[in-house]
Amino acid sequence: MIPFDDAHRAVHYPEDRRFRIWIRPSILILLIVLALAPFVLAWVQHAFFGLPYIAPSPASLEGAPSGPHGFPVWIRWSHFFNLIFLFMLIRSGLSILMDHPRLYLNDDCTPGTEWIRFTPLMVPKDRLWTAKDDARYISPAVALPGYRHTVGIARSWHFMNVYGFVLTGVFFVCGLLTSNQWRRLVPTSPAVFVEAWNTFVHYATFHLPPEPNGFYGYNALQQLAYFATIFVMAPLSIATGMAMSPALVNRFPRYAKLFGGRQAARSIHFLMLVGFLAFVVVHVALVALTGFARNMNHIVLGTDDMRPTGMILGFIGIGVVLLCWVAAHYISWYFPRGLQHAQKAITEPVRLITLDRLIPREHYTKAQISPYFWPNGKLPVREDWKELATEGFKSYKLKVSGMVDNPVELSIDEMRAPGAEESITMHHCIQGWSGIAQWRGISMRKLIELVKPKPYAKVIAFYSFGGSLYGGLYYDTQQIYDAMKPGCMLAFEMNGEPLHAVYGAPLRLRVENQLGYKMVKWIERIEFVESEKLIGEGEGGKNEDDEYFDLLPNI
Ligand SMILES: Nc1nc2c(c(=O)[nH]1)N[C@H]1C(S)=C(S)[C@@H](COP(=O)(O)O)O[C@H]1N2
Ligand SMILES: [Mo]
Repeated sequence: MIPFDDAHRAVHYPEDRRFRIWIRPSILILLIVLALAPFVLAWVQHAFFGLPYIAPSPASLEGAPSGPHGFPVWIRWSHFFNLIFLFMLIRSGLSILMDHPRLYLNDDCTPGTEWIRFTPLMVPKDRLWTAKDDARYISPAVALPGYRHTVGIARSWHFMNVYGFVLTGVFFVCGLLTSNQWRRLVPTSPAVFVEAWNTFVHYATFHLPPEPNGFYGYNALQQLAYFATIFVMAPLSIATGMAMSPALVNRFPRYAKLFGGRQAARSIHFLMLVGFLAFVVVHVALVALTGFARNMNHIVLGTDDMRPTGMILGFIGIGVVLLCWVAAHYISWYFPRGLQHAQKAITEPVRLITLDRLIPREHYTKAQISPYFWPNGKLPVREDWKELATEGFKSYKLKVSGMVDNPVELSIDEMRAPGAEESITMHHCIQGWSGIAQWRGISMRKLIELVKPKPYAKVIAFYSFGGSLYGGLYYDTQQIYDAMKPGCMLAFEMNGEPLHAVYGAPLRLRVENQLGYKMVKWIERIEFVESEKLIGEGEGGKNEDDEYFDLLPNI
């Protein structure tokens, strides 16, 4: 169980739980204009030309010989499972969003450049304000698991449910294509756009258009809305979700550019969430307005009659969905470790053979270096680090020990000697922000070759001078084979200057195909061990132990 002691309360349930949405005025005006324009046009058309005529749809004439009849059992169950998975994704997505409650269209994430923020706070300029300080509270009634800075648990739910969502989607689309049900959803003539507009004019001016019986076919607007939700919004959500993977983006920077960059992809990912919610609201409202009992029988029972059974079973189904939400909260707070392990068992094998194979290639220029780089973590308060800092880390020696043939102690100058490496890369924090910086340091491959790990050493542990969120020193681990990959280095310079205290002086790790929390700052010593299970709580790092983060976060 997650202890709700003072330290956890202060993080998860802070005093300031205000919620504010601020949208950049130019974007807000644009959104309002885009949203209102069709309604204004519809009213104008209605005022001058009256309601447009809508021809009865031949496909929906009851008993029409062509076209799908009713909803087979596979549609009804995929509809239900989709409801479960979609809302788990939305609710956990909101928790993830609030961990960095700002959305940008640029990859630098400089405070003040966001187009929307879900926090009343401006980033203070006169003191250190980390990305973790910036995380906001969200009610557990709205989000999974809710509270503040619960991104590790939220990601577990998000990633497990995305498998369900995708499998349901694939199953559903296969069903569509192997039956005639696709005819309901896929527009086959451009006339559908005209007719969809005419239907919209009806709704927008508070008229119900002649409603075809949904058992046999949909009206044109309904068809377009369903088509867009299934064949545009869902794939775009998945594609933009993947564009937030450091492994993918640092290997194929062009992939993120397809969406306007990593942060634009994150913004689109959020807009899809809003789109799904808007769809659900309108969909449910129209199901209720256009013959609730009959519509419920269609999708729950697959019959076309007026009995109340579909409605009753439908409400039971919704009750099951709500129970799933409650159960997910219960699991989150009482069995977070089990949840973390379940997510690992389900998703890690796939990530090992896909994302983990991608070797980062630096692809950024000096001109792209971010003017601002969000800091994270707690500056060390240990006296030995402070003393080293006052003398500019001249007598600092990195201690490399453990299961190696050649343990060493290296000063920064000695690390520079065998030839430093340099790269300009994009940093991806688990919270959602990114930043581009130039790093210079010694490659881990060189260090590994120097110290000669014993054959049974498999893991490298990096210990920090700095503390962690809930107490204890920060540490993290890398598998040796991962640390041997290009792009893994111990950096002592950032953007052409010795590492600033805030960014991890004197030495920090860079692993370009993983998320930021793997990149230990203020490194004191390195140890080669047999397994990460022997250190700390055994999960592979302080965040993995205390905040249920992934051991191998390449997305
Ligand atoms: N010692 C230590 N290292 C740490 C952290 C920390 O809390 N303590 N935070 C990590 C996280 S979550 C991120 S995103 C990066 C942030 O690096 P930056 O401050 O250079 O942006 O450092 C990582 N290294
Ligand atoms: Mo992070």
